[in-house]
Order: sequence, then structure tokens, then C-alpha cells
Amino acid sequence: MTDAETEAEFVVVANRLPVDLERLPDGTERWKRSPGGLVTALEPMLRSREGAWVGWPGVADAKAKPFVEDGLTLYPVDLSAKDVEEYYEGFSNGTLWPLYHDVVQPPAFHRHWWQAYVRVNQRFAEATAEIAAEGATVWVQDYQLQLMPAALRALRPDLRIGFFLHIPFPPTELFMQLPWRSRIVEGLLGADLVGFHTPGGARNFHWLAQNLASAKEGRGEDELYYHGRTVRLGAFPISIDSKALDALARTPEVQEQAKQIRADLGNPRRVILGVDRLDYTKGIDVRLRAFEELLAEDKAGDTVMIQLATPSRERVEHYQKMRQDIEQAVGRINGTYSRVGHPVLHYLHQSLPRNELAAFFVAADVMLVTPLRDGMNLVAKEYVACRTGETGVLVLSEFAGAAIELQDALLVNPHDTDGVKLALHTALEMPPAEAQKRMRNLRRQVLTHDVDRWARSFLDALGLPPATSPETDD
Ligand code: ADQ
Repeated sequence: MTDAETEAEFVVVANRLPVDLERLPDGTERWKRSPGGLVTALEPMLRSREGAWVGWPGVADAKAKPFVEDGLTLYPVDLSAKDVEEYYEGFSNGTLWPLYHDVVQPPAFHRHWWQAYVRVNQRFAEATAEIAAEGATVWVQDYQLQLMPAALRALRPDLRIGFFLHIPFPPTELFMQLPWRSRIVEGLLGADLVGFHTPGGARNFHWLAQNLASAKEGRGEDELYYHGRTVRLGAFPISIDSKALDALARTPEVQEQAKQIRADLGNPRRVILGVDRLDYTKGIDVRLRAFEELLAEDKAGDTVMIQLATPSRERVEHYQKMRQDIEQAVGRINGTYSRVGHPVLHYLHQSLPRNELAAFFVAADVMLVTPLRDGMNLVAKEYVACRTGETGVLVLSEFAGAAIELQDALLVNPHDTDGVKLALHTALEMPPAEAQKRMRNLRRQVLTHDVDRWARSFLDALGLPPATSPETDD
């Protein structure tokens, strides 16, 4: 690592850096990589262009200096404990997250949270304005930074600015609840290209921009004119590093581990799996209810369910209540239907390493993905990528963005308990030939539409010039 002093031609801005600052008990600090799909997809492009990544290092008052790691410059943006509480836990996760996910929990509207959101977005814009080279391309990520495109344009009109929203963009009626709705729309209109997972999200924004910010309709549904500029909109469904996961799932270690998982469960006829961040949008309660009812009706057969849940946003109130409810349901189900040494439901409130997670995907006959609303849902695609033998059935909520591409899953309405139960039963009993046909189609889609293709299609639409260095992106 060296000190940073570059002016970057390509800058990614996200709430979080691709590395987390860790404070050790002895007071020393170190950087730890936080592996994620976004980093994997963007890293080669960033490195080949001597790019930069602007983001928060994950701890309050980090006071970290910019540094270069392997050709990629990392620019930490400092957040105080109050910023974290009001901008991140407050406005981002207590207001926008529930509002954008169909109000499945009531969003809280607090003026001091909003003020913090404005203040922090401005800080991100200033940090980016300082390091971007003349005419550089900047790609802003996600709902925490929706004011940033306009704030950055005001400081640096020379930049090419893209924005991508990783969560759903809500129906217009719901968005209209937001007291600061026009400001958000104006913030996003600062970009040259605004990307969503689905065409529906783009359509909602198209209407709101005209009605709240007096943008004018451009040529067709994916264009707007605003303050003498053209703003383009589009659907860019994100994906995973499919080939890498397919390869990982084929390794003898992962195959062996998957066998071991089934053996540890007592080699049941069927294994059902759920994998999520512990979040109220993911519908973990929905699938527990469906499984419980199947058990009650004695239709589950010799089946064991596993639910893996990564701890998430534990300081936000809705999350604490949801965790209690889920843990109570797990206790009730096991209390009623398990035998000594043979629980019917295994619940792990833990984050697992990548290869272990792959082993669970390989071990599972049925994958249950039942969010009430989800921007995309990468877990559904990860399961498909791991099913190298073309076996296994995916049950998927029609309210996940992924449902548009993964039509060969058993699609369910998560609000319809009978429907979910029926789909779960159908999945458990599906004839192998039908399961194989469906899984083959799903795999074709996921393996050909990976995260690299997603990033390239967005950046091509934004018009990122090719890398000038002799290295290629491949
Ligand atoms: P998330 O809401 O976090 O992402 P998702 O897309 O499913 O949802 O990604 C979760 C990731 O965490 C997956 O890669 C999964 O493997 C991993 N994960 C979950 N539980 C885990 C566990 N117990 N151990 C280890 N890893 C675990 C947001 C939006 C989504 C959108 C993505 C990307 O909410 O809709 O798909 O961004 O845009």
C-alpha cells in the first residue's frame, strides 16, 4: 500500500469501501477485504484504469487516509457516530429501505435524519470532486447516495455521472409519501444515466421525474430532458460471478462438504434451504410458516430445513423484533415436530465463508427464496450456479427482481401462504426429469448473464471510454 496522489479517470462511489477498517483489541487497526459481487465485477476495470473507490470504511470516526492498493486508490469518507446513526441507520435504513420495499414495515420520517442524509451526500460529493480527473467517469451506487449525482454535478459539471440503484424503485404512490420526494428525484437527475434492476423501476422514476421535477419526456420511455441535458434511464439486472461459483461448487472439497452436511442431518430424503441477510423484506417468516403447515399436515415427508441468516442492522429497531419473532418460530417448530437428535429445522444466525455456503447450496434439494420485495436477490442466482448436476428446485418470490429472468423457478406470491405451501410441496415431490429441464434453463440464463456482463452493459451505456493502459479488462 502506498499513499494516494492520483487523479482518477474512473471513480466508483458507494456507501462502503471494498475494505473494512478493523480495530483490534490492542488498539491497532488493519484493513480487511470485504468480498462482494460488486467489487469482483468492478475491480479489473478499476485497476486497468488506475481507478478510485470512494466510500465509508465501516467504523465511525475512522480518520483513515487515502491509500493505493494494487493500482486501486481507496478514498475513505469519514462518518461520525452521529452520521452513522442518522444518515445510515436512520434515513437510509429506517426511512428509505422500508419505503422502497413496499412499506412492508412503516418507514420513519425524521427531519434530523434527512438533514444528516443531505450533509453526508454532500461530503461524498466533495470527496469525489477532489479526486476525479477532468472529464472522468463516476459511478455512484445505491440508495444511500441518491442526492450525490446532483451535488457532484454542481461541483464538477465536466464529469460523466452514472447512478445504479440496488434496491427496488417503489411504485409512485408509495414514493409520494416521502416528505423530501422532489429533492431525491432532483438528486438522481444529476446523473447522465440512472440504472435500475427492472424496467418497472425505471418506469416509476420516469413518471416521478416529470411530475415532481418538471423533467420533460425524451425520445421514448428511457429518456428525459432536464435542465438542458439528456438523462437516460434503463434496466440493468445485476448478477453474480457465475463461472467462479460453478467452478467452486465442482471442487472435491465442496462436494465432500455437501455430503457431510447431509450426513450430519441424518441423510434425510429432502433438504430445504433458505439463505438471507436477516431482514424483514426477505420473507423468512413466510417460508417457516409454509414448512410448519406442511409438517402439521404430515406432507413434508422425510425432510429437514436449514435457514442460514447473516446478522444484519442489529441496531435498527424493526430488525430486533423480527429476529425475536423468527427465533420464536424456530423454537416452536422444533419443539413440536423434532425428535431427540433430529431437529426438523436448523437455524444458523451466522455469516459463512464462501466455500461453506457453496456446500450448503450443493446439499440442498429445494431452495426457498421468498422475499416480500427484493431489488434482485443474488442468493437465487447463486443456488442455480452451484447446481452443476442440473438437479434441485428453486422456489422464488415473484416480487424479487430475479423472477423476471428466472421464469423456470416455481414462482410464488409470498403473501399467499397456501400458494407457497403448495409450491414447496410440488418442489419436494417434483419428478427428476422436470426438475432437470427447469434447472437446465435456469443455469443457461445465470451462466450467460454474469456480473461482468452487468457492469459492462451499464458502463457501455454510460459511455465509459476504453482503458488507455495496455492491460485489458479480461
Ligand atoms: P441484499 O439485500 O444483501 O442485496 P442479496 O442480493 O440476496 O441481498 O445478496 C446477499 C448476499 O449475501 C449473497 O451474496 C449471499 O450469498 C450472501 N449471504 C447471505 N446470507 C449469508 C450467510 N449466512 N453467510 C454468507 N453469505 C451470506 C441488495 C439488494 C438485492 C440485490 C443486491 C445486489 O437488496 O435485491 O440483489 O443488493 O444489487
